Amino acid sequence: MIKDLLRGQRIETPSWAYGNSGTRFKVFAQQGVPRDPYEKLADAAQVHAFTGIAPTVALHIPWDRVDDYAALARHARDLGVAVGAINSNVFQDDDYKLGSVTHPDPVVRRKALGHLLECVDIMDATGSDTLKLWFSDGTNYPGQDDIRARQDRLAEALAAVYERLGDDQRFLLEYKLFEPAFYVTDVPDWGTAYAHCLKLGDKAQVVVDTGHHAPGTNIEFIVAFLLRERKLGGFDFNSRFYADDDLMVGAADPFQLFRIMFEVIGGGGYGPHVAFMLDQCHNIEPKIPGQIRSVMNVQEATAKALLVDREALAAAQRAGDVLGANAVLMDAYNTDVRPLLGELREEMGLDPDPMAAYARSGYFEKIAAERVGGAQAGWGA
Ligand code: RM4
Ligand code: MN
Repeated sequence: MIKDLLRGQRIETPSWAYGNSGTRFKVFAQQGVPRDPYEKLADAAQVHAFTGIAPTVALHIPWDRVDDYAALARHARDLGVAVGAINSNVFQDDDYKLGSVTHPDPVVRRKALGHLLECVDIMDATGSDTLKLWFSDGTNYPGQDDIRARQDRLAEALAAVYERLGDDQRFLLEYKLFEPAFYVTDVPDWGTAYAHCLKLGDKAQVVVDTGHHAPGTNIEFIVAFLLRERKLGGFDFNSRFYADDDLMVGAADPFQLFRIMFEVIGGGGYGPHVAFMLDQCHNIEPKIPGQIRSVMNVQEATAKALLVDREALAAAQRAGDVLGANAVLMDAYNTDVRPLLGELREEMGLDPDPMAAYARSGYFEKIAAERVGGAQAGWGA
């Protein structure tokens, strides 16, 4: 039963994880990095080949711009994967210095909206059903712009995108506490995202990026609340020590990841309607193994959360047995699920140890030898 649920899990990897990335101080180039979206998909297909549960790949536009999106989607299918969420990007153009959809100038707002609508066209062409919206919009100084007017402009743009969505399409609105704006961020928290989505309807939902909260925020509460309101559309998984670190999910705090998965399962969020996506960058570690490890980390946390004895937990809760209830959760968390997952992989025809199997496969040596010349993909390409 637990194995069946784990077999059906789907974790989406992001195209940008396969490209070069870094901090504002330095981007360290790696060997074998893809030069275009086709090569990014090939790398993502490796993650799926070794884990068996990463069959979709999120695209980021314009980083993954191609002439023929239908051809790109066919290429993905030929590799055994499919195009997942389309991520819009209205944060890397000089015009967006003072904002995109909330910019004081209507000409810039129209340009930003045009990009978002283009992303829906790309969804149509690739068969993607999810648009992810993250806005870097905000201000750096008190008085710089009118906070309420910016909310009005945001609402107007979101309504226009919502109108354009097809029946089987949705958008996920992402929030982030700060950065790059340092004074006001126009979508800083789940409440703001929720309020905008609530006004629009069922095709607008909130996405929780686990790195986008103030330290100490109880993310599992947010998850439980949004699920209860049917407004949790998915996750951008990553982990953080300080701010939006974009490190491998489960690396900094595997216990938090377990607690989140426990709420997802209990709240009825374990299924295709809540997307498990990774939003990470591998600045110093190799990228494909970084993604494989991350998928495995989510899978391990999920397995532990599925092991929770819900009946025993409910009984302890009814009895007011604080320590007993807590012990039920900790028993599950402290279980070593690696043997179970190894067995599951063997049943799925996979190697029980995806990291070792990938290392042995020779794929890295192959791409390092083949991908010579051309411009490596990275932020901005
Ligand atoms: C943002 C946000 C978005 C991601 C970009 C690269 O902080 O997390 O989801 O697309 O970074
Ligand atoms: Mn994100």
